[in-house]
Amino acid sequence: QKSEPADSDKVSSKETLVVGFSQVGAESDWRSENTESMKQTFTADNGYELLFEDGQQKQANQIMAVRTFIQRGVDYIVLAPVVEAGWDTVLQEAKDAGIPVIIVDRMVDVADEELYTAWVGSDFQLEGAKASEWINQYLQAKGIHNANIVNIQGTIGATAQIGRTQGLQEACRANSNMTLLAEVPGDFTLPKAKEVMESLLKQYDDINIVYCENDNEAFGVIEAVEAAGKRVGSDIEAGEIMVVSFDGVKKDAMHYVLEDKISCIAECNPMQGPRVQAVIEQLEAGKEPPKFSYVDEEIYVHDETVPSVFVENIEYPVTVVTQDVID
Ligand code: GYE
Repeated sequence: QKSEPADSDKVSSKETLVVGFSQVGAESDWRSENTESMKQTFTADNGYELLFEDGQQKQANQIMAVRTFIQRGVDYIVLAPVVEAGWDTVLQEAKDAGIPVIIVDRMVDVADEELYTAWVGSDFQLEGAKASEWINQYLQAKGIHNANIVNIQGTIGATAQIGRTQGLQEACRANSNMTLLAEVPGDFTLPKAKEVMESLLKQYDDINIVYCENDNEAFGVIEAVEAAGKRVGSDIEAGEIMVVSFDGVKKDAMHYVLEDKISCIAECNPMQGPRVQAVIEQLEAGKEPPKFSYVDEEIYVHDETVPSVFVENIEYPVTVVTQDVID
């Protein structure tokens, strides 16, 4: 059942569609841009009413939000799940109520995939594989036979963490020049990553590379490294600590690449509003949208050492960050 249009002039003959969006939280710059993308897409002018709920990184809050949306009888539920596990019950409730659920960003791990209509997001394992293969090729090009790597992981159990961690683990198993010293959760936030990096620096005096599972963690790591009187940068042989990261959304992160404080960022595209809207439009037109849709993403680097990266025989070009790329 569709609700009445808020302003019949604006939405002409089309009825307003009510979309309930349960967002993870506001833990990162990527997340803020993602929220913005949804809010800019699901506007009254476009024929939508958006009910937005911030889960504050807690699954219990998100489950409550979905239940509220069901009670309100929204037309669509959009869920950006904080972690993969634990959604079967509430998604069954949505299905029983006849409300289509579109999953965005991270995935849900449910026994029955019919519990949601479609998923829209990024290939996180590919992102991890690209960043890790860039590291491998960089070390080879510089003739560095071993680099010690620490991984500051994202929220444990989130698809973005699982995929990016897996990408690095596989590369470290396959390449003898990459040694994984430690894996520690940094929750995708600056403060947590900073705290974690401070203790890693006390524990290990031979860290060469810090693999941060998002940009905000990289910001925290850079602060911790510099506060310890060390330098971040690509010149590992001169004792610099190389920072590698994911997202590339905030101008700050791209500036850090320009300045060689971050050496490589595997892009993660947060602009999912229009992609979710496309799914809804297909459903409204009685068509079946693809169950999974991925987006193409770039690799941003500081210098030209590695011209492109191969993952499973597919070549991915790298983009050297200049002021023009940032503008
Ligand atoms: O990389 C990070 C955010 O799930 C892709 O979550 C998302 C990740 C993103 O907190 O910055």
